[in-house]
Amino acid sequence: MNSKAKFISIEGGEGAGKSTAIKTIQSYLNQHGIAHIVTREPGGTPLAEKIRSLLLDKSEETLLPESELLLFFAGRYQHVEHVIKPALEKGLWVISDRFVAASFAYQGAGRGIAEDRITYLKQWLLGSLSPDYTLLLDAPPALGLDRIKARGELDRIEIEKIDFFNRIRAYYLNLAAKEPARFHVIDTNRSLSDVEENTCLWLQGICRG
Ligand code: Z5A
Repeated sequence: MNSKAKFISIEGGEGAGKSTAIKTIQSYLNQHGIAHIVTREPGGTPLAEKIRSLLLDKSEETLLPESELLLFFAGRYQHVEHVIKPALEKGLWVISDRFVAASFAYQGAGRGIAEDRITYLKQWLLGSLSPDYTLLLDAPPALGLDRIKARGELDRIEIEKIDFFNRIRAYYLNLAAKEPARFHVIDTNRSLSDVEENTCLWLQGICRG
């Protein structure tokens, strides 16, 4: 077993199955006695959870793309400094439901903010911190949106048009192809048990190092 604490992020579109995969990961890590925390973005600290509400709640005032990007990074910096780095320093694995790749996908590819501006914030605020592994859960956006519509009311970002989600999906898949050592892609347009099995096999590989 490779014992060094790992930082793992989970990415994907709406309803692609991130929360479902995180339950599988938690149960696998518990069964194998691997101490870990599960956290999320936007969110992860009390203040960052308040920023999450600002980001997801519908408001009468339009949230401009640049303000949106800065709010995501403000929450992320709180999250990194107060939660992620201390956990890794204690030797705990960190499983984060989304991390910085989401800003490149949603605010970059989705909203059209230039990539070098996001890269600047990333380098300034995160330095060399990057997930060791990223699980990308991939499903056609229409399928993912149907899944979450069945769950209840959509939030401020979920009500975007399908083209927005198609750009995000294409960005994630392209990034995964460019960084195959970090990314593992699972097609979640398959049965829950298939996705679960694939997730466990991927974790087994990481644990063996
Ligand atoms: N965002 C951003 O723009 N920029 C950033 O930097 C960051 C985030 C960090 C909040 O994220 C929003 O913030 C998000 C991106 C943006 N955009 N929106 N909208 P979030 O992660 O909290 O919300 P989400 O992406 O919308 O996650 P979600 O809706 O909770 O979906 P999920 O976790 O991927 O799916 P799930 O809950 O596991 O599954 C959804 C349903 O489908 C559920 O009933 C499952 O039982 C079902 N499901 C899952 N897998 C399957 C399979 N294989 N078969 C059948 N049914 C399934």
